[in-house]
Amino acid sequence: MTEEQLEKNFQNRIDAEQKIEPREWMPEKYRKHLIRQISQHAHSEVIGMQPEGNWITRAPSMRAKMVLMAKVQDEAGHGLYLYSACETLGINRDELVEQLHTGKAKYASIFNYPTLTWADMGAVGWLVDGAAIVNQVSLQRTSYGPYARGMVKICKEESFHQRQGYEIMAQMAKGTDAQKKMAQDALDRFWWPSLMMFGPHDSDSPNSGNAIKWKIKRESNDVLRQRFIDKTIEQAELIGLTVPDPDLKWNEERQSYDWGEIDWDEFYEVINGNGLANRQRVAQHKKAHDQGAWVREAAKAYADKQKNKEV
Ligand code: FAQ
Repeated sequence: MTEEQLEKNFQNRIDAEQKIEPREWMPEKYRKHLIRQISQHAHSEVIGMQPEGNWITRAPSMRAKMVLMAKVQDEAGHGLYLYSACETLGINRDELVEQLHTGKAKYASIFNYPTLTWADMGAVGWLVDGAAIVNQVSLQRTSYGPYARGMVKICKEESFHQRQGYEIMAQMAKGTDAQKKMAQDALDRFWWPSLMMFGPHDSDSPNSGNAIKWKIKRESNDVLRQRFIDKTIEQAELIGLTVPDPDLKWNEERQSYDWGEIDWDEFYEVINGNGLANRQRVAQHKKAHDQGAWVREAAKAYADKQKNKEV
């Protein structure tokens, strides 16, 4: 078959909702697109451990500490599933990590904001995991088999994470005046960066055209962002917190909220490496990676030894 026929067959399979599996033919651009998105998703999970890991030693109770530790550990697991899914596309983990360290690969902008108080653990779980789930539920139907299957398990865990965060916020919001103020302050700082997690508006999103055509993305950045806003406003009202957007208004006709505008200059500054914590996050990852070199060497030596035994 010619390249053209192969591409036509491929698109027919996508249109018929068939999953594409690792050893099957795919256009080179589809493979590269997936490596970019899945690896950035994996990096986000792993870098996302840092702002929360920051609070494990300072959690206000043993229960809160155990729950937070379990959550951070889950994020590591998500990173591992996603790196494995990405490796089925013919790239190895060392290259992926190298791309993170050199800045070639991005990770979610949200993790470049510092977590200043315990209420930020609530805001991260409630808003960041909340936004992640809205996006990831739709990715369960993505066209690449290993990515779609990984998402099913990840979504189950993320929904526990979202509740963990909302519980912290709800408790603080009904606590002392100081606690309520801390919860409101966390919402004020994390609201807009959470909306940025969905990426630029559809009209400014260079990757969306192919992503939608190939059913990698099942819904657009703006559609998912609006869904998140509509869900979350009611949750904020229920616990007596106020979303920091003076333009927020229920639109009867659209049955949805109208809202203000994101500061896109801030978004591009952050994704281009100039957010509050970008340098710190990548430096910390490099340090941990270097310190873990002996573990990787030992694991490889063991695997080589087992292989030799089999021969
Ligand atoms: N941050 O053309 P588009 C989590 C980049 S998981 C940084 O619209 P696309 C769990 C984008 O890469 C959170 N960069 O791009 C957790 C592209 O640059 P490139 C991660 C961003 O791919 C919770 C350029 O802008 N989730 O949080 C961002 O079609 C708590 C143009 O954008 C995923 O990765 C951003 N927010 O749409 C862990 C989900 N937005 O690559 C710990 C999978 C855009 O050309 C604690 N990914 N960019 O250099 C996706 O759904 C998509 O990749 C989007 C971006 C929606 C993120």
